[in-house]
Amino acid sequence: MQEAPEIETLKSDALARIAAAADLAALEAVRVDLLGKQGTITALLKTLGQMSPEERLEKAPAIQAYREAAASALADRKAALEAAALETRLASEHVDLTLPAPQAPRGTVHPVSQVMDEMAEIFADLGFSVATGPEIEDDWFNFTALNMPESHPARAMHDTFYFPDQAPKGGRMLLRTHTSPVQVRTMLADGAPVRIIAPGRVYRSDSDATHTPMFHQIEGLVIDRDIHLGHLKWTLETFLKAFFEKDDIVLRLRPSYFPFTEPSVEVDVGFALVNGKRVLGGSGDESGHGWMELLGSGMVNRKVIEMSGLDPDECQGFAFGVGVDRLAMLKYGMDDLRAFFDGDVRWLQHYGFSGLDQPTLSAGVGAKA
Ligand code: 2NL
Repeated sequence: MQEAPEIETLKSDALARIAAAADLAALEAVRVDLLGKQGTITALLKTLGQMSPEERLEKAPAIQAYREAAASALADRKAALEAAALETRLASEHVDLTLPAPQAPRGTVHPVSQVMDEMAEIFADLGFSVATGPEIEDDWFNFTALNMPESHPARAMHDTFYFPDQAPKGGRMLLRTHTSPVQVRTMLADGAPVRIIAPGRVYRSDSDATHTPMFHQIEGLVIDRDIHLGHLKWTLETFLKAFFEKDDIVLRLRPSYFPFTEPSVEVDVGFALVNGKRVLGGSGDESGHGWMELLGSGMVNRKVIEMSGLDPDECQGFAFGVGVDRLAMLKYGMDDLRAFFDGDVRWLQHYGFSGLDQPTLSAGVGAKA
């Protein structure tokens, strides 16, 4: 019974030390001192094991009470110190919600996709819809329906990628060499009138600085009762002015030959040499100017209209084809076509477009992020 007052003293000392701990580190030191492996309370508890049952019954309650008081004082003090630390942080730190968020890494829209989107927008304003079709075609849709006879040089193995297997209806399967088969399919499926553009990948066995075996093309087709060359010229002029965002785009129509059009017309656009660079605009006939061949076109050959299931005495129309990759290079100033398909992220970051841009005239065609 004489040890109880001694424990009371130990207890009030311990509680005073706990109350005096100024921060969490000091409090932890006190806890280790009292309740750690070598702690004084731990040592006291161990003495209980050496006592006789009678003595233990007498002394245990005071020692246990001491341990519990210390443990609960430690927990209270810890909570108080943590709350105080939080208060201090809240008072000194704040979140500025007006700061811009850090830029998340974001991919870019490839210039080819951008140009296709821009063209789809411009032609949509002219009443054209977008038609798509298979990249693996049979030679009837790719060649025969387009009035390209068996002897046509484009059919040769060294120009066209053929598959080893036969087409279901006979003939041969191939990678389409132009998107014209999409237009034939549209005429067969929907009949006249037709007002479509057909964008997509096309393939030719060709590879050098200015040719890749896969490239992109957009063809356009208008079929109705009285469509004539004037509609073709106006449509292409209106498109090119919108696409290059320039009013002084001058077209020169030159007679040409394609098996699928009659007459066929090559379309040149005037350019000026500015610091040795070609800049579209103005007549190519002025001094220091020139003409650049930009697209091929013509009035759809009546044989093609016939093979597409329409009556060439009832309807006629125009068609054109243009290389998307070259248009992109002209508009956005890349000089190496091969870089288009290397997938170099640095090139894409430099020449690519924000996916959030609207490729419309009102949002500014080609506006960079
Ligand atoms: C070029 C020439 C052209 C067409 C494509 C076409 C499609 C049908 C019927 C008639 Cl379904 N023609 N397409 C017509 C003329 C030229 O492309 O140099 N492209 C890069």
